[in-house]
Amino acid sequence: TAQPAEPTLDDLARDILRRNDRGGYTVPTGGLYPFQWNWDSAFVALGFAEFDRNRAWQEIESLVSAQWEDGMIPHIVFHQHDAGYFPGPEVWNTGRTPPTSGITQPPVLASVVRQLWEQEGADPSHPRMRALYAACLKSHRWFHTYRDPLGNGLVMVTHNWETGRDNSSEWDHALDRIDTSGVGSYQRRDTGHVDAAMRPTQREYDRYVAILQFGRSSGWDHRVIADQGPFRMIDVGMSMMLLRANRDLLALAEAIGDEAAADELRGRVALSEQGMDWLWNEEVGAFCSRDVITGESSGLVTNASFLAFYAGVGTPAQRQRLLDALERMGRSAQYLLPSLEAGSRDYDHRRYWRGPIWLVVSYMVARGLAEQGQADWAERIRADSTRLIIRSGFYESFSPETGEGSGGGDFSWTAAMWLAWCG
Ligand code: 2M8
Repeated sequence: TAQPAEPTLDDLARDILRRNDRGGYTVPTGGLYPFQWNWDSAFVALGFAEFDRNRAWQEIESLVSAQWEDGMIPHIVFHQHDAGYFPGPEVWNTGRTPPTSGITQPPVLASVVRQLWEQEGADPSHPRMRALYAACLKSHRWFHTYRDPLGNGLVMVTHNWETGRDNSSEWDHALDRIDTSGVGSYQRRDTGHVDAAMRPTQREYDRYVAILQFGRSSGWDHRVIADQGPFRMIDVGMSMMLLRANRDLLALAEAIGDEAAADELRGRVALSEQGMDWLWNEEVGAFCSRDVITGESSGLVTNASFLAFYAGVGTPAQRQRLLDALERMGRSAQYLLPSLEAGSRDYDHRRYWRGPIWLVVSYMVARGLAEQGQADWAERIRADSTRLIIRSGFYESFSPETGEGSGGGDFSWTAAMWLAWCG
């Protein structure tokens, strides 16, 4: 008699998305992250798009339903109570229904909306695309109004959690200056779900909480936070992603025939293209994040540096230096693309955003490389990502040295990247 067929990795990936579905939105993973996260949902939509079109759109719509009146799309939406996460809604205390955090996350939604819409034939009258187009435009205007202090089209973050690369070494010096004397006691939950060696340190968490408390004490006034917040950095990752998202939103504006917005977006794209040079660090040969308060460049090569290809920026000489860095990383690591170059200060192949590989960033970088005539590098990153999942399963992140999984398991955006990209 025939044995039941072993589930394929495609089956397992779809199953993870279904099991992490809490009814119209998806949690990144059960336990560790029991709510809806902003950029996670965007990538998750690309995964659902491979087998359930309606559910793909719904993932983004449920996120956008929590958009603030000022245009900000929050980084977490607390749809249902769950005591297993810190900081929960009562700590953020933003006074919203449903409760949300008071900060944002990398703006990749417009890029995903464009992809979903093109997959369905790029009909300019597509109602779901049009509704999300309006929400994305409002969110991009929020970035322009509150997060462009230098007027050069780059993105300032006011909390390291906004970057999505929470404990990247890029933030260390800025975090060193944060006063934690008023933080008080609190109970972390993350280290109860996964090995503490894979998470930020306690010293770092105190700083994250202190920055949150500043925002809360301002009543989540985004003007006050932007002008006086204790943590203000231009994030290379978000700057690149917003530039790309503005290009994608422009394509939607043109299709719809929204001429005024199209003009506005063309202006933003041109501004950011020129502005990006402010992040170029000639000494290390990469685009790096920079502190708005001190002007200091992180001087670190991270996976976000390579989003220059995805954003379509960089002179031929700058791109060559980025490819040199990629070559170096490809030689020292078993798998691409590490979140921090090995040998950098506090590099740690297991600790979160200080070394491990994150497939969503790898995906954007590979996409950019392919578009910019670097098909071989794009393929190397894709093939390494495939190997990681085959070796270890659908982890939150992976060691670039051993390929072992780190952080949470059965992770939604990793499953989505398998379905939409590397599987
Ligand atoms: C991680 O961040 C959250 C805070 O937002 C946390 O550690 O509690 C990051 O990897 C972030 O990029 C991601 O969106 C989130 C959920 O997967 O987890």
